[in-house]
Amino acid sequence: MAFELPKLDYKYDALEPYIDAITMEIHYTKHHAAYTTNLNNELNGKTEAKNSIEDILKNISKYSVAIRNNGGGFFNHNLFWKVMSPNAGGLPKDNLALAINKYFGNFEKFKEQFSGAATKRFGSGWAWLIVKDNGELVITSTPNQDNPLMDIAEIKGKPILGLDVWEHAYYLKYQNRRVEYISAFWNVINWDAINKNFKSK
Ligand code: MN3
Repeated sequence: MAFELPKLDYKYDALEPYIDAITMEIHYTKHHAAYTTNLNNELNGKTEAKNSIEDILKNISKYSVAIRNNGGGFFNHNLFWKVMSPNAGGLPKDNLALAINKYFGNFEKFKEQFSGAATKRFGSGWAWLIVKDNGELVITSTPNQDNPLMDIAEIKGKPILGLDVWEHAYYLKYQNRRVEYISAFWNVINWDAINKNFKSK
């Protein structure tokens, strides 16, 4: 069974003006599609091809660099499209809201720390909100297409929110102004999806 590029839940222009339609289209149809195709090509004919993507990532040190990069790219973007929505807005709810207050003080402090991690990631990579095995919420960041599920990650946990800070995610609209892109992202975060990710942990 090959991995499939998941359908987008919204149109390319649905996140305007925060994320422009051309960036969305290229990001999804070129970048994400390429990670998916390359992952399938790398796994083709191997027994590991039947493993789940989570299982592959959790044992990524046993795989090739190409599977690490493309498997990460496949998983990370699957999550990224889901944590954004044109009907975004609102705030974390219920247990997630309580956990954010517990581990970060309040929502504003959480927002500041997450934005800081995204801003400071040197070069290409991601910022994450993860749930560690002990239930702790942590903000972290990984280079390239790595993620906190990977056994090689410095800080491990289940990602429930991810922000892509590769230049391909913002350069057409924001050029070098990554901070503006990060600030715009807060307008399209789909907290319902993140509440759900947190509950299913
Ligand atoms: Mn990307």
